[in-house]
Amino acid sequence: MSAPLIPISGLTVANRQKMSATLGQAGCSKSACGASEGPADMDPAVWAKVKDHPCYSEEAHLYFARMHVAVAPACNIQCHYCNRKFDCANESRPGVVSERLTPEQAARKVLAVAAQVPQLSVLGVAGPGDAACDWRRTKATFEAVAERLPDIKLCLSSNGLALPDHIDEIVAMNVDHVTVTINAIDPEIGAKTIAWIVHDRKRYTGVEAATILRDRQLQSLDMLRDRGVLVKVNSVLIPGINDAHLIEVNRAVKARGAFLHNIMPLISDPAHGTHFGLTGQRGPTPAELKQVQDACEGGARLMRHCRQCRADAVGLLGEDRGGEFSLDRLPDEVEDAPEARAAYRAWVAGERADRAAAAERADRAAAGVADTVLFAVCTRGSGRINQHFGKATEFQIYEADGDGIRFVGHRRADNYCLGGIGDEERMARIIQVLDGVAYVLCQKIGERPRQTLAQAGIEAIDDLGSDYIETAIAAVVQARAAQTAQRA
Ligand code: CLF
Ligand code: SF4
Repeated sequence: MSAPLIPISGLTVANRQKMSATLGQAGCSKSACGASEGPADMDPAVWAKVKDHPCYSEEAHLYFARMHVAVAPACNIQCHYCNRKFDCANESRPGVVSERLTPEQAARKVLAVAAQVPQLSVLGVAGPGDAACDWRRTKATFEAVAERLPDIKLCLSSNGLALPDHIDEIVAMNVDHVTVTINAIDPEIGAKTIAWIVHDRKRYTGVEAATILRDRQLQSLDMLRDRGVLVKVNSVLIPGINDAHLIEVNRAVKARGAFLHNIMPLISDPAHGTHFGLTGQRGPTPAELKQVQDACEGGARLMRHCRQCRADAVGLLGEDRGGEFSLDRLPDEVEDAPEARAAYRAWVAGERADRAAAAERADRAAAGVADTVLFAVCTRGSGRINQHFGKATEFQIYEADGDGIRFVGHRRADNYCLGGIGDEERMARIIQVLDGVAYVLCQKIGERPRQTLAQAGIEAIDDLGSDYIETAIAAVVQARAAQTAQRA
């Protein structure tokens, strides 16, 4: 529901900026003193595994990039939301056919990206089919990359059916992040999400297929947990089929030691030619997704920053630099640049401590907020407001209330500005996407889009420079509180 908007433009810009400057000052806090590099509630060994992984740590996604190589085209099940002409929808967005690579081509591509993108920290195999079903190719790719780039973490995603057969090799290769997609614990519900599976060379359908799949998925969780591999569970939220059931899934995977639960919206479009697309099954609205995620709070730790990236995605989550590294653009010989990655990681270590301290101060500053306020932030990463409104293709959504300031997701829309000219059709879509948002924080915005947003009850703020996001939000909520007090 939309928070009541109290326009703060009446409050002087200087006042807001002064609050922001005060909140941004360095001071002694737990993080700034170096007492805690990671979350206080996390085992240091676990934090060491997740701190540079953009999917396993929400904070790391501000700084680190992943890349996928599309080496695994085969799959052993048929999900109702998948068309094999496109990427695996369990871990990626259907839409464009990936460039299929051999393990050798994939290794050359990873080397080229690592040499040019110092943010790269993870290589994932997430399709376009199933990484464990097409295990020979996944394994050959990992082996080739591990030998040449030992500082890059290896990660894979699977529907879980073939996973138990490869756990020992996964552990031997130091793959310490595995995703298993589990859409249902109850086979009656699971049967509504798949057409068939092939297991031990036999084809199964219906509840029998869903039972075998569920049992193998849970077995995978147990085996991976027992061997110290961090497991993320993905679930596709399908309204009317598993929305009410996902709380049960969340509790069940927590009980089996899953590190993270990623509830993703079904992407369904007749143009994709999937069973769900053709039968009119809709995906959830952002509000429905958030409602299910909120209902799962208190169970397995939730991932809310997934971008449902493609099986050949390259870059920070939310950006896709895959086109820069297509096969025809790869050099024959690649010179690695490990120093650039090491220097970048050293910079991040300093930056994240500073940001954590600022976020802590911002949380304290927001402690008195009475209502819940939603913010949409334009950012290119690093946890700062550093993007023009017209260039944003996604908005990071933050929530501020008496419990503090937190990231709650992202919303996508085509960017407003095309070659220096605003597109009003796109603006109308942006307004829809920002439903419930009270403030847009950006580096710069033109007068016309600012007014259009204001007419929709959204205030655009572009005078907080390239502040840390939490610092800027705290300044706004403080200004709101001050204004309310003045009026009282
Ligand atoms: Fe890739 Fe997945 Fe590994 Fe990340 S993605 S295999 S865990 S490196 Fe990440 Fe992309 Fe979401 Fe996947 S944002 S779709 S959760
Ligand atoms: Fe498609 Fe992935 Fe499901 Fe296989 S596991 S059918 S590739 S969505």
